[in-house]
Amino acid sequence: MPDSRKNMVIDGARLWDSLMEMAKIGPGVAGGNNRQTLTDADGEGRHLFRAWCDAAGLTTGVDQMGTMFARREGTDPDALPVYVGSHLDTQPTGGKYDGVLGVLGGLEIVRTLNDLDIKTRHPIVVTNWTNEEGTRFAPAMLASGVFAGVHGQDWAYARQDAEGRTFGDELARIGWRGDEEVGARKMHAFFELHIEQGPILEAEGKDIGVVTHGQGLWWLQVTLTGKESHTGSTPMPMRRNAGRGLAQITELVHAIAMEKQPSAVGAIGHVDVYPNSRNVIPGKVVFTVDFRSPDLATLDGMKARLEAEAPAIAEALGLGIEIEAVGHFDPVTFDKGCVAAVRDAAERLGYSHRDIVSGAGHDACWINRVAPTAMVMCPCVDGLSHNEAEEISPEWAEKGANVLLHAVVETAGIVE
Ligand code: HGY
Ligand code: MN
Ligand code: MN
Repeated sequence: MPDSRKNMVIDGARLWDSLMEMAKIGPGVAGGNNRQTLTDADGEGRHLFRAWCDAAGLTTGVDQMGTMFARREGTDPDALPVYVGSHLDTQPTGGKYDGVLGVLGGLEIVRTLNDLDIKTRHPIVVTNWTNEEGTRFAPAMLASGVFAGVHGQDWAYARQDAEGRTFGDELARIGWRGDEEVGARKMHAFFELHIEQGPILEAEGKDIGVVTHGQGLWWLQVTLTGKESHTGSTPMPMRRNAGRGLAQITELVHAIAMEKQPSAVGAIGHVDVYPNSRNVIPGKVVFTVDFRSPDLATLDGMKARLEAEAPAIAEALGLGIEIEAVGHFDPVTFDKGCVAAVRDAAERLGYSHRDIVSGAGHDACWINRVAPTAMVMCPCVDGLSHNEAEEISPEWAEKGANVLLHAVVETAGIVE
């Protein structure tokens, strides 16, 4: 990095304005966002992002999973681009920064390079991955998973939401099914800026998380089948209440994770009760177990224990049980060279930082399979995320984007 550029920084006010502008699209009911993937709100957010990329002189391509790639040319057209980005889709009760900071932080570094008239040898491509959240169409990180060769595109297109609509139909309906072959793009490196979504950085007063690893994940969808019957006239000994199975397996999931502290987590966040009527005993319950750990043996051990013990709970309650794995990735070790670029950037800028393991999954976890990859994290208030009250400070956003700027430019190579 030439001395003249060692102090270059982004325009923090412009980044914050862009975050607030994007937050107006798909508003939640409590100050956050509900911009779920492939909804009209997602489509509107994509159009805004595309307009900003056009204004920054970028050339935007879209692949067959709807992922958006906005390219800033480098001086060497044969050099593989440095990709930078995250996701614009949100949880149904999501925050304004989860994913969005990484996409608009990537756009901000391009805007800054334009302002400073800085050329890089490698092109830079700002990326918006489709369906990172996996809440409407499981699994999470769906488009980046197809890009990395983990999922087939036809399988991804067939994924259904709770109303039975398919990913492929919804992508076409909002008009964002591109023509690029998914995964055809080759990368020199990929960087993702993301809020921590946990309490560590704020608690330790650190500005930057240098992400060395990512937790692995299992999503196990469990279907319990009992018998719908009248809550008033059915004698207790005759009941086959699927809700009791949910209650006991919820406690089992908690116990399994608690036994593996501190490097394990487990919960059930999604539950569908049928027929979900006040005076009908639940005949069927469908729910998803979310297990995570940075240690592969611990992660797989938790899955194995649930698969061994949940059937016994079901049998004792007279319930049928099916368990289906609907999401999975092993723990991730990010590229040492890219991680060093992030750490060096934080050092150069004089920011407090610490190495950290990502508790959440990210598109970077899949892209790490096909390109050297690393992540930059900034704190979030009380570590809260996947909640409309998710909050960060403009200063945290600015410092995170500055580290992203330096790491990306160092990797893309400045051409004076
Ligand atoms: O589930 C996750 O970790 C991510 O937020 N989709
Ligand atoms: Mn995210
Ligand atoms: Mn998320």
